[in-house]
Amino acid sequence: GQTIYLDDYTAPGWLVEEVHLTFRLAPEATRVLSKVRFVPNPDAPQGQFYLHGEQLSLIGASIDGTPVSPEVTEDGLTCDVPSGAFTWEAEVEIAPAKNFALEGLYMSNGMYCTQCEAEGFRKITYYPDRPDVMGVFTVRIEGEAPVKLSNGNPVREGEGWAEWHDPWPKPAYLFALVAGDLVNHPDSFTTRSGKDVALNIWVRPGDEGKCAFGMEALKKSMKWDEDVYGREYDLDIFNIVAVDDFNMGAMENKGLNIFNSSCVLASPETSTDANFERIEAIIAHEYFHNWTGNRITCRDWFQLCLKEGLTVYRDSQFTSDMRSAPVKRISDVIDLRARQFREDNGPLAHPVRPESFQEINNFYTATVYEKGAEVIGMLKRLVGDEAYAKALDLYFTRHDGQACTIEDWLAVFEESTGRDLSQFKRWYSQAGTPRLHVSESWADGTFTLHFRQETPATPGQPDKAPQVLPIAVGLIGPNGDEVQETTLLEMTESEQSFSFTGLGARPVPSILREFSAPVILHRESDNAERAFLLAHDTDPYCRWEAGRTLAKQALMRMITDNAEPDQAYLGALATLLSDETLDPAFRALAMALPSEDDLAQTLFETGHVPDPQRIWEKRQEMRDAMADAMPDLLAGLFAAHQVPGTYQPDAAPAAARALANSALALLSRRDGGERARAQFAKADNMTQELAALSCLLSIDAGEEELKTFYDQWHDDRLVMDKWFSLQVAYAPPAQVAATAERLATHSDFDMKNPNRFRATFGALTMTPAGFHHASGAGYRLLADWLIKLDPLNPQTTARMCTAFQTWTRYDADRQGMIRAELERMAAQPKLSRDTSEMVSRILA
Ligand code: BAL
Ligand code: ZN
Repeated sequence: GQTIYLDDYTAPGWLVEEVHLTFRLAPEATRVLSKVRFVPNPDAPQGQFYLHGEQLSLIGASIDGTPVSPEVTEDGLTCDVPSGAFTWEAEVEIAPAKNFALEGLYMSNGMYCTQCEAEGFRKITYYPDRPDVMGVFTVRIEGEAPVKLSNGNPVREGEGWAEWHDPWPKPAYLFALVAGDLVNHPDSFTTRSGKDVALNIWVRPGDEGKCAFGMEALKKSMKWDEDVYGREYDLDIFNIVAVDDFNMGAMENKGLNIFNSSCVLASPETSTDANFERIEAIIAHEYFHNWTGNRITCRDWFQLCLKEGLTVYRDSQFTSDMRSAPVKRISDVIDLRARQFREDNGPLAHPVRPESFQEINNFYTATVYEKGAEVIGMLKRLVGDEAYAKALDLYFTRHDGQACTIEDWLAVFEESTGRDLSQFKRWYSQAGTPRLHVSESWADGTFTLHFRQETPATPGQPDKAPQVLPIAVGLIGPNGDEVQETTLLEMTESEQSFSFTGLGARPVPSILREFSAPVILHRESDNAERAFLLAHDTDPYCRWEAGRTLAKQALMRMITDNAEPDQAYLGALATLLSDETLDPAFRALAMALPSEDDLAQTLFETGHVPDPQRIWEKRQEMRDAMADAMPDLLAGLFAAHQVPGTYQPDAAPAAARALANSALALLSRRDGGERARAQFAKADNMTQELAALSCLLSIDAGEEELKTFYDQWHDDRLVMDKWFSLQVAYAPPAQVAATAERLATHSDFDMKNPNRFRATFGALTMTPAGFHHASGAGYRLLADWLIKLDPLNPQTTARMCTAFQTWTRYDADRQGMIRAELERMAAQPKLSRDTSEMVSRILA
């Protein structure tokens, strides 16, 4: 494949003033007529006129009304054009019903919809499909579908047609069109300057009852962005559409957000507490893009983190404000370690701002999104809340309507704070997770922390320079009182020490409070000290981390030394779980053990070859020990956190359910599933129903309940996704691959639907003992299905290749089997650019 480099960026020779598009919709032969006003870019040489275009049949083209015959290739066209401004017109034909890649214009359940980010617009018509070319779009849609939507405001409509106009200039990747038999859940919002905005969530008939929660989330997001960032909405109407077949979670098209139905449809009967929270966050995320992404967009795709890191950061602030900030922070850390650290530790490691790619779709990653958000969190910590707000205001005023770079972003901080951010900028260019080693010394009332940072080599980056690390630290005295409240140390050197003076006794340090930098902290400590922090730390993240480290050390000793489950850990956990002053959601998080993947990586980094089966067994043994060590406490927690009355998805009842269900999972290991069976039978909401079913499946029971569940829900696609993934996830390791294979032959399996494919094979890859089973069946099955999916949907195929990214940590046999599967994939004659880039990077 051809590699594209950040350094090769050149400004566009031609800019777009206006675009008029007419769609004559037909499943197999849609005609797209375009009329584009091009003007020479006064700041760049014009060069050869070039328009992107893929999988289009060109019917005809003209310039200023005179027919022309452009030179057409597989990915675009060139044409001789006048030296001044001109009007380009073209007519192309496309086949949405045959578009299974779900990129460009495609059909889902008889409904037309689009996905253009990153480079899907070129599958709709010939156009300069790059984010730094922004135009004002007017769109006419012709077709039988009763509902026809596009960006901006509705202009006119008649029998069989509708017109939309978006006054805000935008890049093509924000274009959207939807047409189909849809019903809306309407509402409205009055902005703080008094403008009324019509709001709609559009769904297939039958799903009307699942829109209310998303609508509330939208209104909360609109209000929050006004209150916290001073950003108002800027059109008369805001539409959201739910689509069943969608590669991503959702898409922020201007005024017409398109959502994977799993990320917007919600009802107590069909959605879990986790689904509700995720839906609220994604609605907020897409809405927040209206300013961070749409009003200010990216100059080129290397700058993706400019809009994604910032928007993830904003949605995490929103969730912290709507729910529990500590619980959100701890959940984000768990997710960052599970996905981003994993990426940073393997062959796919790349900087937050990558410097080259073959297929940009492969860079919608945890590094760009979640590490990109962490970088913004660090920046805010370093400059302070007030300076952050000032810099953001400058960013919005200075760059409104522009396509920007990370340099633009950092410049507003440098100018508004007077800080030199040149070293901080390494967070954007240097891949890999820094390791932060800390040791301590104590003399004459002075306590000193000695830090050393190092970042391991990553592909293409053998040597790393020191990063700016904001390290939030507090000190706790021997009696458990805090003697130094949280203070921010700013580390810039490879090695650096910080002292605290005038102390009466040697304190215990609480380091990296709130997880103030995305690093791996190495500190020699003992169980007594961890138990002390677990009991006394005032910082919820550090407190949780102390417990997690205790659990991890205990599991590591069980795995490497055949140790018994650690009584000190079990005792400390029981104390914490009994503390009624602690948020039940926090206690539920504290009860969760480090994941199998986390343990595998830690074993690898400490010189062991991880055995996935043994990791699974030892985690099971620890869970049995937890159940045996505190049966009465667990039964008490389960009973005390039953939530009476009508289901509400809010944080408080969700927290109670989380704690009760964590207790239930342990209790079920010893009560034969009696409680879980009862809960399943009487559940009136999906959280309780699914938790009970999971408990049963995890103790090899629940056959009956699984059937009941199927009979109850077989007409609901989103619930059926849960039915598919649950069976794979809870199968005994030796049965995981066979279960996924069997489910793929089920009449409800549909490989063209990304949600269903991921429910089945994503569950396979996220069940390590099953996926990495010594037989190699997991590897073989995944490769078989990725080979089948690639010709249809390259984007989802490539994404799922990441299951193999940890392959070099395993033994020679497993490595040999994985290599063989990757090579088998690489040898497919027509492998997509997406998948071939992923496979070759993983093998490199
Ligand atoms: N821009 C792609 C989907 C999202 O991050 O919102
Ligand atoms: Zn986004």
